[in-house]
Amino acid sequence: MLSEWAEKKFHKSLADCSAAEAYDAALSLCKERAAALPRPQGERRLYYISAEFLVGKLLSSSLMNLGLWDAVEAELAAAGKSIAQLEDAEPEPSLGNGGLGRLAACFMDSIATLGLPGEGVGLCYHYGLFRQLFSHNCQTEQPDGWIEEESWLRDTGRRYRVRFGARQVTGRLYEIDLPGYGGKSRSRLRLFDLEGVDPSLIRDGITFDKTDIEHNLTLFLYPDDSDRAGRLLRVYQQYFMVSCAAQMILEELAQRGEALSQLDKRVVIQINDTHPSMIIPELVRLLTEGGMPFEEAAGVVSRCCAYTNHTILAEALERWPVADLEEVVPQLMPVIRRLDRLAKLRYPQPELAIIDGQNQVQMARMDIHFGFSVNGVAALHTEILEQSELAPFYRIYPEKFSNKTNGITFRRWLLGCNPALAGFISRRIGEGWKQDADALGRLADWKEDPASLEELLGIKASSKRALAEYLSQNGGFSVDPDSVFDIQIKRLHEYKRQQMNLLYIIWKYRQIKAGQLPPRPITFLFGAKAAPAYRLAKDIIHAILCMAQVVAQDPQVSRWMKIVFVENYNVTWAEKLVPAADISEQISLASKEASGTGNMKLMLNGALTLGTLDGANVEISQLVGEENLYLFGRRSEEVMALYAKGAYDPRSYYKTPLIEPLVDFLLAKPMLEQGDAEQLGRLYQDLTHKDWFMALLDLEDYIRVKEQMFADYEDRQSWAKKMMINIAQAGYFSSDRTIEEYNREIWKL
Ligand code: 26Q
Repeated sequence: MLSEWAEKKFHKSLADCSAAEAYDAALSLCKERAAALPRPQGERRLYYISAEFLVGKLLSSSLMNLGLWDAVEAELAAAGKSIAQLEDAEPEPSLGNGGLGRLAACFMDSIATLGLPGEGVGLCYHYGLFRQLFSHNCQTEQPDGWIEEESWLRDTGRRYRVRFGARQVTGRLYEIDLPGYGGKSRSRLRLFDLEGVDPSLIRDGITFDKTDIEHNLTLFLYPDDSDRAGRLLRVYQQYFMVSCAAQMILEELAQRGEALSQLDKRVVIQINDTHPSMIIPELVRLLTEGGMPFEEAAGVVSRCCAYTNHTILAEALERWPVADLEEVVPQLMPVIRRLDRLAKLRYPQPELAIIDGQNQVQMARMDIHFGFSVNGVAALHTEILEQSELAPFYRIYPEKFSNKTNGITFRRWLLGCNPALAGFISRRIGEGWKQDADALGRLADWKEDPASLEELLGIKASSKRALAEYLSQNGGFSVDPDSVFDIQIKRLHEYKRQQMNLLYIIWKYRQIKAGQLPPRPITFLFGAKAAPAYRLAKDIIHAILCMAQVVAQDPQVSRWMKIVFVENYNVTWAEKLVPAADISEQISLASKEASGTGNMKLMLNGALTLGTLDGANVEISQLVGEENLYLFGRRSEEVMALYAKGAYDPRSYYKTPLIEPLVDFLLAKPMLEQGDAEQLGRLYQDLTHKDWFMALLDLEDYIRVKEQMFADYEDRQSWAKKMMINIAQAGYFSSDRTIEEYNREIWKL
């Protein structure tokens, strides 16, 4: 199979091909096989529109889903090669920031596997999220290209014209076929690229001319929006995406021989957070251009658009100044004004207005008024939306609201990244779990079986050795595979509280200096990127990197602990780290993490959760029982009450014998010898005077529970039993379950 492609493309045998050439051959094979699969048809077609699809590398998952894995592995072995070598040659498309983008990718795998008539629609960024480099203990950013001569993209040749006032650009449609597991049908990612996009605009790092939209629109994912040019570019990008999408959707409706008035019967559009929300006024505009009266157009569009909310952080709720939209998309503003008037006629309360008192367009409000469905992404998150953040909307439209707890694809996050654990499971309960995740529950029958528990511990130990080996080859870290692997991997954000983890590490360091040794060495692993303009997030990275050196250079302490901050954390890294985790850090300030999905991946791979009752941790806790995870910290009600009263004062926590020396350590001599006084000082000032996400509030409890965890770890049998229960209960978090709920209750495809 592969050999034929090698001959055809490179005129040599597979054995004579380089890893890059063999990868190229495998890419061609997968593309050909996937394109031949049928696409599911149905009455109604789903367009899942999202500014991000964080798909990760596609070779392994394609081979797995197409059922080609074993054959290709054998063919490669005969040629003295391995799939792993080919995978190393594959660039990762980083077309997303984090959770929201990765969720969209998991959803695509489930849609394809379940055979639903649905596709993803987004942008073809040439450089996705930046590549992170560390230099002098600081994050720097570089472009991260992924499109090579031969890539997963297929050019459809279809083009769409997009107008920005007097300017006009052309979008070109590319597609990536995504085979479903079992190889019976496929879905597609449909990505729009700007014709004439010009990488030579990129200067130093990831800076480029933000105003040259005719050449820059699809260069980068979300450029830095700390200045106005960056913010405007974001609007240009969003409109480019939705205008291409709306035209494509109407074109395909016409191809099916349907009238515009049938749009709501034939199409459902899932809007992934507010980044694609302009599709609502854009569709209304196009329908009225096609002759439909305005109110009828608004009605048709409302019945086909559904909105997912992923955050309650005020700073992440998109609002665009009317003046910005007027400048970028003048043809859309009259439509938005009319929608605003329609909404105000029915609901005059100011807190429901699309155009608010500051003359800003509130994108989420437009989605709720002119969409038929609003969903949150975990039970607690949806409850907070209904009861506080969006309460005025829940009162007028209770029927539109629902919860759809997130999920992950077990094909990538168990079968793909942890084949040994997958085999262990299949030997006990059969292979059915790969497509029916509930079947995992039967694994609980082995939770008291000593041989099974022993084997499970053995699998974890070998995953840790594999990670240790990978870390030594990628970053030159030397880690002890017998130490406890404590892992926090997620975007760097104050509310996720990596700084609280750091304060624990400082506490542990001081304990060890004082002769209080842990039962065994601990390895603290971090992976996180900070938004390029997010100063405090970068300061936290700096402080953790400095602390890593302080520990490494202290012979007394370094025997007992080690800090590893992996550079350029991405999906590929996650696939290496997740199988090896003992402890899963899910320590966000309660009420702030909408769901989390890393928590699900780590649980599925047998890590025990150390977490607050936030996001999907609440559901994890209910499923496994409080004795099988480690909870700490204030509950969401208490936190929300503190915010409401403005009652949190970090100084009252700082000025305690436990905490003061930990925070002060940030500015102590060993730290200043490694790092920069200004950055460390900023973090110190923030923690002692602001601490908006209340790291000091939960620190004492965090230390207490984490200590308990390290003590419990030593009872290996009972720890293994908890692992087994976590794996068995993870079935609920399959994205197949999530997608079935979306389909049953929202899409009705
Ligand atoms: C908004 C305005 C201006 C610039 C950027 C943005 C922006 C960009 C990306 C706002 C939000 C995002 C991404 C959000 C995100 O990833 N949210 C996560 O979604 C996951 C899937 O639902 C949840 O599990 C996480 O809890 C949530 O944080």
